Amino acid sequence: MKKYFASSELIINEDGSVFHLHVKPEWLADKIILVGDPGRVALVASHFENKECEVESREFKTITGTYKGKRITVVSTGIGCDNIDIVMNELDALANIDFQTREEKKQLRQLELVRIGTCGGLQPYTPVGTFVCSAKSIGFDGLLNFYAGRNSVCDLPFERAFLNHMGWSGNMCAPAPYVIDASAELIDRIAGDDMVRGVTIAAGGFFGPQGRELRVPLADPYQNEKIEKFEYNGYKITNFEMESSALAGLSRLMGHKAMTVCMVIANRLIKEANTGYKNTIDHLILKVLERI
Ligand code: R1P
Ligand code: URA
Repeated sequence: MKKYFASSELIINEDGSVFHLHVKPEWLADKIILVGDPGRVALVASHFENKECEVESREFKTITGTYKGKRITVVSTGIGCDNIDIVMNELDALANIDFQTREEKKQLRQLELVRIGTCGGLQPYTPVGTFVCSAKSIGFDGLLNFYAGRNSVCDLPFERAFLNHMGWSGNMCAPAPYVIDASAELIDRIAGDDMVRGVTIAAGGFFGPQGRELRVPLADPYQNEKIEKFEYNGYKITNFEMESSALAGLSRLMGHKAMTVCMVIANRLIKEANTGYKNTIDHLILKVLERI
């Protein structure tokens, strides 16, 4: 039996667009670039030969156009995994639910999603300016725990090794971190030989959850020291950002291909930062546009 989605579950605006994104089904390309900053959407689209639609609502700005003949939709997600839950569910609905009948379509339409973001580097080989692809993401955000099938798509031995290494119990592991792989095919295609293939912690905040202490002390003052030293099956943790785990996790559950690549704008080990990155992230955007 086909699944039917009531108007309270899948909210469709009067003009036929999806609730938060305000995007209509016919505007969605199969290749999608996600960025955090709404200002980065125009930067990506500045390389398009043509634009077929442009729409903006809250932090979600969307442009669909073509780059060297490839039809691409670029969407901003704002900051955090809560927004990834909204963006991924609405993009998947645009692709795989019939907005007239409110029923799931027969054939899965698989999307290819690449997030282009910024991150904090954690290793000596991830200085400011490095492009890090998240081959694996460790989600500190808990989002995936609300979906059935979480354990079937996560790397459970890696999760256990990480928790043992951190020595966390009680509040420090609520919610328990989940470990999820990006699409290996996308990582191979996008990372090439000029990007680091890393393990990314997607944190539920920019300060405490990433071990930044301002006026309020951290629950675990040794968090980042332990994270930097963690090693499992040859993997080391390379960077912090805030969305890659939710993107990789939901894409796996929905049947899409996804990955994240971020430019390092702060190295936490070396204690350096670059606030002028908005001029240099275009190099990363062009590489992704060529390879997507
Ligand atoms: C924090 O400053 C934001 O920057 C990173 C983090 O994931 C978080 O969203 O990514 P974006 O530059 O894509 O927003
Ligand atoms: N984005 C993050 O989430 N953390 C950083 O340190 C830099 C960018």
